[in-house]
Amino acid sequence: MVALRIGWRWSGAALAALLAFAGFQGQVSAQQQPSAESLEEHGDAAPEYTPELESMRDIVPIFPGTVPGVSGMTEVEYGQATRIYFERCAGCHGVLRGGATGKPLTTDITRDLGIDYLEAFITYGSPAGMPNWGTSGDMTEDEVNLMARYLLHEPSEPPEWGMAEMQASWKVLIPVAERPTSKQNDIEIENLFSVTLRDTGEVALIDGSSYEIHQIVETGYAVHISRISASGRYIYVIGRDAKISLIDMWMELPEVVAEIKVGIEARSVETSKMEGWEDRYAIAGSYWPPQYVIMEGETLEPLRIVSTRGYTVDTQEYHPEPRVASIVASHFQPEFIVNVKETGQIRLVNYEDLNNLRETTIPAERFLHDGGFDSTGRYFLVAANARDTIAVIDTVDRVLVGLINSQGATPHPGRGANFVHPQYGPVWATSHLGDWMVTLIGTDPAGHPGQAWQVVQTLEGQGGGSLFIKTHPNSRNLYIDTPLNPLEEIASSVAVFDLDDLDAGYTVLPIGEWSGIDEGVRRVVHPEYNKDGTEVWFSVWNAQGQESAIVVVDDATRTLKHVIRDPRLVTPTGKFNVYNTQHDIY
Ligand code: DHE
Repeated sequence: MVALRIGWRWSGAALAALLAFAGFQGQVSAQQQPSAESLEEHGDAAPEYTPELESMRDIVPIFPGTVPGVSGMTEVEYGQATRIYFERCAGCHGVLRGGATGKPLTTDITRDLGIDYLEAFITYGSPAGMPNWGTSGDMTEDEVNLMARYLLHEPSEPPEWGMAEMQASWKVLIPVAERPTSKQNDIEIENLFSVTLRDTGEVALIDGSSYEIHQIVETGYAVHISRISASGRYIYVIGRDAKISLIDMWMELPEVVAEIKVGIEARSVETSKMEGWEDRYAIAGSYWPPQYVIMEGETLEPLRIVSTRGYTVDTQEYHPEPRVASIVASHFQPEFIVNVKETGQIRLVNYEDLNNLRETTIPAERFLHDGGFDSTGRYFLVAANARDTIAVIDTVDRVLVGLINSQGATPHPGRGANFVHPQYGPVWATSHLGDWMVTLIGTDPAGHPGQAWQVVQTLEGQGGGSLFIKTHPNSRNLYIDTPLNPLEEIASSVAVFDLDDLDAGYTVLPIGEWSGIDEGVRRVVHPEYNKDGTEVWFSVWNAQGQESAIVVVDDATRTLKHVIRDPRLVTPTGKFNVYNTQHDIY
């Protein structure tokens, strides 16, 4: 086992603010404080992001009324406070304040603490990760007081979203019978990229060869990810408002053929991939209400809703709002693998018989977030990010085969990166949000049993704030982004390692500079390969009012190949190559 040198980690305050953005607050330990020297080198300010349950802000709360003996508030104030709570606090403390990565704030606790304590806590934050909302200037003194009083009142529970609501939102815009029976366009679908345009609630469908934007398709609010059906014909896009748009790529002009809103807040969608079940079902998981729904794959008709409320893996306490994080589809069983964040339970949902639904629940680790398969597609590796752990599921035997300490702070792999290590054979890699660590885990129990489900090597990347790591079976490069690093030059560039000489360290590609854009931080996010693995696409992600771009790098020479600049490319973030996403190649 090789471990490269121990370097710096982010300051408690910087990491807390960063994690707060990402909804992972509360895990900064004292030994993670950096030296003054490293702060100077890497900066101590985190980007100005806040965690939000964005589509909750329009919910009209029910005022519980004033409570005798408790500092009062008016109905209008309660409405304002609820909105601030959803935008700033709910991501960590939970919608019902039951605690998630942040501490529980139920009234039995807050009334004991009292208003003075709450005001001080909100103003100054805590070394355990609570942001200093007051002293940072993010909240005024009046707002701090408002929020302290709000916490003394019962939370307003957002509405549930059951079959009636789903049915009412469900639209089949073009019935299956009216859709083409063969492809009606000359689009090279396999090399198409579905690109998230985050702040306009759209995706751009971009041709992988000509770099032309075929179309801009309107989807959900603050659109999050795209996933491709097993046949490669359909693209499923989900917005944070839990709206799913189904795009039929066989139409003369690809367009949305069905849509549905599966909840109030959501992040994940997937489609059945087992042989014999291709395109048959889709599944989406929600943040609120905490549940998943299985739908008809070609129409999005909601068929079966299952709650994820339940018990945590460790203390086995009831959690009222465990959010659904990533979902993948098994290639070996007719099953979806549903990762439940707050409880840390992984649910294998068998879709063979929806009337007698079989679920296998595997206790893994709390705070499950994102993950992907190993190169064979048999093992699924998922980050329990706030626990610095990678859980591994064998999708053939349907058991947990490992809980691995990632040896870094807050692993954030996206779907991770698979390659053959010169010494240790097949490995899967993750980078980290909280420090520079890149961790390689052995994934070949048959060929390399000594290394399987062990950290075989750690590499030093550019810095913390990494979200995604990527390579391709036809490439010998490993790219690591750092879009949330507080230093602009690190946020606007990527590190690339040579897979045949990992010890040589990384080379920096100044992608932001290559974009030709000279405004904004130019955060470089989400490397994604073209179908052949000869090019890597990067989003240069600026604020909504600024110019953004996509930079295409020639993988063999690591040089600039093309820049896609277009006024329609507003806040591009995730990019999903049809072939690679369809076949889980990463
Ligand atoms: Fe994501 C994947 C949740 C913020 C871009 N994001 C995911 C997944 C989850 C998730 C659960 C896995 C889906 C799956 O595989 O089924 N993301 C969250 C959040 O809760 C969080 C932290 C805060 C929020 O309020 O949403 C968050 N995510 C972001 C961003 O700010 C990013 C960088 C920009 C954006 O577009 O919003 C972002 N998330 C992405 C991308 C993926 C993703 C590009 C898919 C990665 C992949 O390669 O599969």
